[in-house]
Amino acid sequence: MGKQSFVYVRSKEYAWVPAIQTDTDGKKATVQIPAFKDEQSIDSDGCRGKKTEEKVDLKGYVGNVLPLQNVDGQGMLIEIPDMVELPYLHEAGILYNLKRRHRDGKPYTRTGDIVIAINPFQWFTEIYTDAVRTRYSNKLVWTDSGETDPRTFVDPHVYETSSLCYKGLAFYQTDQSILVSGESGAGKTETVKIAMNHMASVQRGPVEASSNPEEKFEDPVVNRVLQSNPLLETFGNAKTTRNDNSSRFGKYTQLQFDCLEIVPGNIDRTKSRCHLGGSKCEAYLLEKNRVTGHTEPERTYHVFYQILAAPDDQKASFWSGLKGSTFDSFKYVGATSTTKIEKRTDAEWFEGTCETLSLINLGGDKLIALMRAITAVLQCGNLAFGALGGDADKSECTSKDVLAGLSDILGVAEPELNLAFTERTMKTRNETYKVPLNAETAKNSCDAFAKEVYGKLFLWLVEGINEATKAENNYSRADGQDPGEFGIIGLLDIFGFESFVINRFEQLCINYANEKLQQKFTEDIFRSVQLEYEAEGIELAEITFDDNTDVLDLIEGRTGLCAMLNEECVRPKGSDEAFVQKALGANKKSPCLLVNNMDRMGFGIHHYAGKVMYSAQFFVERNQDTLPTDLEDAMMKSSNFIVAHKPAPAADAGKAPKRQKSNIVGSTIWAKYKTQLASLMGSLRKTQSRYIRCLKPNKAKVPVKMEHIGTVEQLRCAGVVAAVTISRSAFPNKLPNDTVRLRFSGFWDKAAYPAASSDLKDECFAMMTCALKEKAEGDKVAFAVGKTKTYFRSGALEYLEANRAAGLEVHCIPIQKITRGYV
Ligand code: AD9
Ligand code: MG
Repeated sequence: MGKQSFVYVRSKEYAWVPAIQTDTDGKKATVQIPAFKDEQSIDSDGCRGKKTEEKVDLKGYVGNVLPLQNVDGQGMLIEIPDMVELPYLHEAGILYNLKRRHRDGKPYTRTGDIVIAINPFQWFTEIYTDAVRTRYSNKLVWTDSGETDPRTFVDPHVYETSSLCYKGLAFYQTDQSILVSGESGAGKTETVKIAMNHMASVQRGPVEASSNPEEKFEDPVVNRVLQSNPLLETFGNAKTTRNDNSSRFGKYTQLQFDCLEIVPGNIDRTKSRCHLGGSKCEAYLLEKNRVTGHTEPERTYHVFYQILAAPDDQKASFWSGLKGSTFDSFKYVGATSTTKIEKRTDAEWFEGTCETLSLINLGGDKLIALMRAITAVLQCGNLAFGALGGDADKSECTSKDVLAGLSDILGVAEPELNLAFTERTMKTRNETYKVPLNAETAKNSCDAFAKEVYGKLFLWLVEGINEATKAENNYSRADGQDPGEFGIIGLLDIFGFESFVINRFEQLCINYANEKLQQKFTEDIFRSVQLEYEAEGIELAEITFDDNTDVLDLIEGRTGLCAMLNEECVRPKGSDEAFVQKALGANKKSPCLLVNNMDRMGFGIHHYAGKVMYSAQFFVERNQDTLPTDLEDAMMKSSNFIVAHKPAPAADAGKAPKRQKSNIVGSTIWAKYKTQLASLMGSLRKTQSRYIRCLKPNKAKVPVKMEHIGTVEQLRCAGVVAAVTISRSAFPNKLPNDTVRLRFSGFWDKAAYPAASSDLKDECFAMMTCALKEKAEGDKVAFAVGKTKTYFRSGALEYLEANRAAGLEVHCIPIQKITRGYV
């Protein structure tokens, strides 16, 4: 009979389950697995109840059975706010700790510097009150905690991240950023808003909490900055199956602070303070396809429903043809069963939208132009095309009234519009000629036009918001002095890693961004481990981790997927299949490229978060951010200045592939996106980044419930498991020195291994030298004693625990209670 211990056992159904290991021969373990009613009951029951015995293949121990220490005396799982404190930090331990906290109404947990936010799908208003906001600012910003990590005084929260950012900027003059990630519906956008609201309030300085939880900001600049969020959501968010208010674009907002009379390191509240002076935002990859098509119960962008739900006379003031219209009047919109988004009707939202547009100087004529541009998009959806004079190769617009309406809205003559949709101008070196389009191609052309108009109005709106919010235009100091350069706190709300049954061009773009961010994340974690070891006075141990340079090379390298696709897009007969075959040929040596022998249009990438198979169908088409000159010309002729507006090019984005088709305007999506991402990464690298990883605990979007498999997958995609692996690669386990002395002094032969002094650190060193002498490999000892903690190499802590258990029978000591000073 071996020694009993609590373990987690891998489970197909539940990812991991707690169990009791009763025996092991090194290859297999005998485990007693309790019979769980369902997923929800597992953490409440712990290891109690009737058990079945199983033999489990250990596969090198870490494979299927993981040590479980975070149980109390009754074998019940317990939770802790900072998972770095878990002696055994692994996927199963993280899962159960998060689950327990989620169930108890604690959505936030940290692992070191990363905050993990589980979407509670119910508002715990009591943790977002002004009193709580003030408590975090007072404790983390306006108090000097000396050597002590100030976070020990508060529970994990988004406010902790926002406070630390503010403090980093205000007192240490380092630009900051908060990188929020997670899958759709995980809570990224809400998290960013919570952080933004908090940072806008920290600037008040140390204050008494007001009793009003719904605090309104008096400062007009702050108001505009905060109000720009719902406005962007109106135009860039839509209801999807995964989220009623899903952001269909990525967003990087830079809050600009005027840092007054900063005295670095000096927490003089009257002097060192930063004032929010404004903000600038950049948008990435708006999902334009949603403009022309969606399936119930999803919806197109909120603004379409809002404008159509407005009172008739208001609609008529935008364009007379809108009078009496409903959602059903327009094919791009159509009926919807959704009556409210976040408790407000579309009509109620629209009132707010118009008010905010006025607030940011986009009222009056600008508002009318914007609404007319939206109406033009709606009208495009109703245009129909048919064969021209019985010739199926030619077409004309058959819905004359709709065309007349579109012409009226855009200020472009009907015949000109008709020709722009039904013909294509071709240019060769010597001549220019027109090619007629059939009805189907003409309709596609019209859809492309609508998407482009929407894309333009969205960018125009972003530019408008920036003009109205950026500090350079709007902020002036009370003392009339020039604020100089503004300090930055950036907030990134970007689509998380995606892997579906069929993955397309959009998924590749999204996953590419995630690889870039993962690279930074890994570097940052690595640096934080280095800092921890330095602070503890431990020699830099061999920290190992897999970086994702290979994947990034495959995507953005000289002969990578991006380059191959761009090349295919400028070949006169470029095709999706040719792209795949060329990419496979050019990247044979890449360890991350997966070949799909069953499908010549398929290929796969081994991303940091797992393998994803892509279908290259429509890659060439979707990569072409190009509008035929005929449509572009029609837009430029429009009397609507938003439709005729040429957005400012992103820096370098004009670098189009060399052999550009002469009748195509603009460059590829990839080329622009790559430039945008490079610039984003450049900005982020100038900041100190902090991470919030949002997780969606269940697909049904209901409170309390946590699905294990989905959560574990998200932990992997969020890089949380990778972060833990890096931070624990040299020394997987650690315990505070006082705990080591308390728990393992029984193993210490003081006479044979005297301590150099009565100092706790020296005692721990002598104690561990004695206790772990058998685990040393040559000169390499199995532990390192730092100023406050002892670090254990792989297997060392298990060895100590096992020896202790042998003396103590089954160990049911509530270790967390000891480490956290409860006993
Ligand atoms: V998407 O990628 O844009 O589709 P997000 O941004 O990750 O997605 P979002 O912030 O929109 O998700 O949150 C989804 C929904 O979860 C919200 O509409 C809320 O109903 C809910 N949510 C999110 N965060 C919280 C929270 N802290 N407390 C309560 C929340 N509910
Ligand atoms: Mg969002």
